[in-house]
Amino acid sequence: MSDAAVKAMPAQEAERELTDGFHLIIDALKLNGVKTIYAVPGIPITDFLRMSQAEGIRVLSFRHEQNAGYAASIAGYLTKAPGICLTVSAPGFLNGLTALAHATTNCFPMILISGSSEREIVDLQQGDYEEMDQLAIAKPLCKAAYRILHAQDIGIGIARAIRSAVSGRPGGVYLDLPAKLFGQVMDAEAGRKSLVKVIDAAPAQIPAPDAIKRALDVLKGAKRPLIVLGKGAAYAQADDAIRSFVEKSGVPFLPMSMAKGLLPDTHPQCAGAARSTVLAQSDVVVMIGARLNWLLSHGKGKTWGTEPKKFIQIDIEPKEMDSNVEIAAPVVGDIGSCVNAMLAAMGGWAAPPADWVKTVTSKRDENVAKMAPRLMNNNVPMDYHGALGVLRTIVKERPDAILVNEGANTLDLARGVIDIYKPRKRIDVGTWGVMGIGMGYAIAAAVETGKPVLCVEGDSAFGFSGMEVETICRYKLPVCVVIFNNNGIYRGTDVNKAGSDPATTVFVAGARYDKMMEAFGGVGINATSPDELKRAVNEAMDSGKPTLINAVIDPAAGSESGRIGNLNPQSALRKK
Ligand code: ADP
Ligand code: TZD
Ligand code: MG
Repeated sequence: MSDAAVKAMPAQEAERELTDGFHLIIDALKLNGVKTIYAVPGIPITDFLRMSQAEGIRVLSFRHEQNAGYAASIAGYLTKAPGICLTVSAPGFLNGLTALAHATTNCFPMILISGSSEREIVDLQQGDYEEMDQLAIAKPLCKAAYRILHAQDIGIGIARAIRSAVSGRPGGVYLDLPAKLFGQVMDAEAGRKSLVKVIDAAPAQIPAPDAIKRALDVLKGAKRPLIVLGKGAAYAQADDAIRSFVEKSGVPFLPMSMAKGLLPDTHPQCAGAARSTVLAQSDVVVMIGARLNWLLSHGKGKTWGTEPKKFIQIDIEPKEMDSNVEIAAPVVGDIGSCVNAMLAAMGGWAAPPADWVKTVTSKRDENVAKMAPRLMNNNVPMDYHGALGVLRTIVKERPDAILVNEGANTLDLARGVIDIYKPRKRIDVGTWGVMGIGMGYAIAAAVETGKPVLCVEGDSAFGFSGMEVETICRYKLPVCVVIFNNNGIYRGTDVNKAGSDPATTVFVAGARYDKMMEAFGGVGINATSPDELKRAVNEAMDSGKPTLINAVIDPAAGSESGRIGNLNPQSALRKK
């Protein structure tokens, strides 16, 4: 209703308490427990963000929507409630969309809310400000997509978005809010009644007793059993049940990257350092919240050895079963319910054959011992191992800190070297191996958990979200960014022999990323030796001050594509 229309109303009408789209959206979010919004302001959401802040929602205002989106996605992962990202129309929406697709791919609950232009103009393609049919574009990239056209539908629209994001297999949801909706006025009492509080947003999904029996029968018959824990298991927050199941079974476990710490990497049953051995030699594999995708070589081929395998898979998504190989015992349900049902049905349980356990532990101990001296080197320029050895100790001393990790060599080597001790303390590039999650993840991790954050970033990886160091400084977040600066992507030594342009994988040599942090009032340090690195990181973690450490790494130390060089096509015809 326009101001003129309100003025024209009879006195009694005009005195009625009114509300509008702005308030209803804020009220609906608050009613459903939303405490934080990750956003970039602009038309038509500038005022909405101001009002949200005034109404007690914390608004983290970013420099680029992709980073706000990644922040929302990992907030969803860390809290089991959908992370909320708010953007402007067309370009802002598209910037956020990468993160929405990422959330869906990684099974993180997130809602991307974007303002949009006038429907009538968009649908006739008459060239509105930031015109785009956002709903149609979002649909194939997320779990569900909705548009709210009327103020009285805000309550139900937001409820629908929340339930879609967190129930079943979690994922990304798009919510389209046309600019006109924000200003729509309605009776306040009717507005209040239209709001919906989502009851039991992610209901327990109890597995069938037959499925549990089948799974335990298969596991009982195993000679060389293995448990693989994935980030779905970490997400489920069924930490005690999972630990009890693993320990009661006595089966060696292999944590996927973000499942590290669900049980400590130093746990006697952890087979992390014997990965190749356990994948190749196991005969029965229990998958808990992990998919047999590229990260596990699709469950077949050389990685998995020549012995026949039987898979038991626990997952909330029935379609995941048999997606790559036959699943001998599918257990469909939420991980907490499934693992508890397994535990309850186990009865007295015989430990796995001692020779298998011994094979795994001796291989693991051998590999750990081989690595140890490399981690203690104090070489200058630093190599990855020297620098990571220092960070490994720092994380051991601070098991509550959250580790964010991206890059190629910086990722693959850090994953192997840095032990994690508690659940959900390692967050990284995830299913896509995407660069750019770094600063968004760091910001959300600090905001959602209140714990200190250590980001271990390749210099290339950092570049994708680096401008958000200003955001980190502005909100005074306890984030310490360590950049493994090897002057480029994979290595800083590539040469373009064909002309004067630099090779495509190298950056400005000797760049001082630490100066970026100083530009915004944070602490910047240039570290050239493991000792300097150690001092700087300890100081940052103690002070909680936004810090960026430029760790100078030997440009020749890395290898192309890190550990996944096998996926990198190379022309046999290329002139060397
Ligand atoms: P990783 O990359 O660590 O191997 P994935 O992302 O491939 O893990 O797999 C996570 C799996 O966990 C997905 O198949 C997803 O359906 C499942 N999942 C997520 N949350 C739950 C839950 N609460 N209960 C059961 N399964 C879940
Ligand atoms: N773009 C996006 C969004 N994701 C990607 N994964 C890539 C590009 C390709 N890519 C990788 O897979 S790793 C990487 C790129 C550009 C950067 C590796 O360099 P780095 O790490 O400096 O981050 P190292 O330590 O030098 O290997
Ligand atoms: Mg690099």
